[in-house]
Amino acid sequence: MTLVPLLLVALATTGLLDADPALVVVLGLLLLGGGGALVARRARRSRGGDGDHPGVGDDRGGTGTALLDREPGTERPEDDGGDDGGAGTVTDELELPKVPDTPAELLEPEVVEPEVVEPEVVEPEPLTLRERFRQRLTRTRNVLGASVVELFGGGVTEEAWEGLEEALITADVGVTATMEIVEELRRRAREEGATSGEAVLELLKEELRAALGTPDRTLARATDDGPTVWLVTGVNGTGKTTTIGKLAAVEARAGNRLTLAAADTFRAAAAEQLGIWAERTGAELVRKEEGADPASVAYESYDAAVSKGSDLLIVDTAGRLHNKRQLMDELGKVKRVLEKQAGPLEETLLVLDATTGQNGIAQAQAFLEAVEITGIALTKLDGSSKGGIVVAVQRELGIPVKLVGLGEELDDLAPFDPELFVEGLFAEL
Ligand SMILES: Nc1nc2c(ncn2[C@@H]2O[C@H](COP(=O)(O)OP(=O)(O)OP(=O)(O)O)[C@@H](O)[C@H]2O)c(=O)[nH]1
Ligand SMILES: [Mg+2]
Repeated sequence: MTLVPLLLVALATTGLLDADPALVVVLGLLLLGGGGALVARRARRSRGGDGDHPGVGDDRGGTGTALLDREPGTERPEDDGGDDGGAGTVTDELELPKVPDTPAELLEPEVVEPEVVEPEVVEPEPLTLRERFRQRLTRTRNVLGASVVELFGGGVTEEAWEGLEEALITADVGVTATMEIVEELRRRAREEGATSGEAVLELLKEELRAALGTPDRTLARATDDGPTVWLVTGVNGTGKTTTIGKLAAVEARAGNRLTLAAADTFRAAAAEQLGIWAERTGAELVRKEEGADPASVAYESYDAAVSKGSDLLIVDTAGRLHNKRQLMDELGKVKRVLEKQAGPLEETLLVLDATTGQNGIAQAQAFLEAVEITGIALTKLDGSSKGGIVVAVQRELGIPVKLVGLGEELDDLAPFDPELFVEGLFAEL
């Protein structure tokens, strides 16, 4: 539109306006129309559109791409155009998916915590002693109990007797004891007319019970008011410390006050192990540094037991090989020191590992020579197929088996009961 007055001025200055006013008017109108068309074309070109729609590159900022991609006529109904900064652009944008604020939101799916249902804890009933013997003697029962039933299933034959001898020896009853037991069984079977497997089995149970004898198996206690002293010895790893822990649990439950002495100064860990049992059972613990003289620990522990008013002092010692002279002498010294203070000890227990079978007998002989042993604690009967060792120990050492270990837990120490033992060996579960 600005070109029209310029043209008119140009015409006037060139003298055309004076020549023919009508021509000037026609020219003026023509120029006016053409200029308008020219202006319109320029405007269209500069916007890149068709004149009716706004183009890309106006003041919309980052939404340009989305606008390029949109389908015609897909307006946003909620837009009122107020924020777009451009007339006629309100309905032009696509509805975009909502973009999360952080990448983490993108990556982490919503976690729905499953409802946790606590399982109901049903405390198992504690096993009776009878059940414990039955359950824990499985391995020996497998070689002994089961095979006897099988052997005599076809009658009382020579072959069956030989098989029985073999089974008893495999279960570590010991050769001498086995020969004696089988000989006596044969005689009785003949005299009493036992002709079935069941009858022979009953006789065998009787013979085993007889072989175990009826010695006093109770743990001795002080008759004066001084604390009872039990000294615990044995080869490495037989179960001394564990047996002391189990004993402490039984005694504490019975209401006795206890002191435990860590006279195993060979390793610091040994005193720590005993310390755990002391804590569990509420017992006092006496210990010294690693390498200290075991006899001095024993000495101090007796004093402590007296001053604390303990009913019972149990002394743990280091495992020692029975053929090491110096170590056996050391054990003798511990015992002498204690006896000087306390008089004869109520118990000196030898802990034997049932899984070592006949080797345990040789070990025991050496201990018997070094110190007087008053009772045997036979551990790990639960893990042994050589449970017959109980018979051998009893017969060959002449020392009562007073305690048996039937497992690693607190309640797995039992006073040895020949009735329950023999019943457990042949029980049908
Ligand atoms: N299955 C079973 N394991 C037992 C029993 N008694 C002890 N044990 C295990 O035998 C291992 C050795 O037991 P400890 O009590 O440390 O033996 P220790 O005679 O004190 O050993 P040292 O002090 O090293 O000579 C441990 O793993 C005990 O849990 C038992 O009656 N049955
Ligand atoms: Mg130990």
